[in-house]
Amino acid sequence: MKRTLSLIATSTLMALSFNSFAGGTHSGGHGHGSDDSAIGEPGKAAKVSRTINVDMADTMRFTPAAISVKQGETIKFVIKNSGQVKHEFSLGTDAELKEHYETMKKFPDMEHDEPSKLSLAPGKQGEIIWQFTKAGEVKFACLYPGHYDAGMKGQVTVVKK
Ligand SMILES: [Cu+2]
Repeated sequence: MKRTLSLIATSTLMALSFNSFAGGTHSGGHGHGSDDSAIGEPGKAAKVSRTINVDMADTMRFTPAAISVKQGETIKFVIKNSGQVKHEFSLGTDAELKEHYETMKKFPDMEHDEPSKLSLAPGKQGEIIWQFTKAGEVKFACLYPGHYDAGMKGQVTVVKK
């Protein structure tokens, strides 16, 4: 009995600390359906509050690799591949990116048709408009085989409003 109680106490503590860490992402009065993505949602061009230029290079690095935004902000990422090989900018959670990376190892030439992802041939430039609706961390990575492992990743810190 004592053991059961302490287990309950532990899980309660974990739940509490998770909530404070998550910074209120579960509060807010949003209805069902707005919870389908942990990383935010495709943004509208009319709502862009800031443009951030991101460079992708054959050194397997994004510049910048650490970006800070405010919760609710819509960012236009202008992404440039300044390398000699294809690179991509994919927004996601760690779990999503890892899963996608495994898929791309099997199908390296797969094309993306998702608003959170952009593949660019050498020398090309493109845009992603994204609204960061939830506080926390959103990761981004290049998921071409070998690139992610080589450290081609970064993160957007979404600061609670
Ligand atoms: Cu890459």
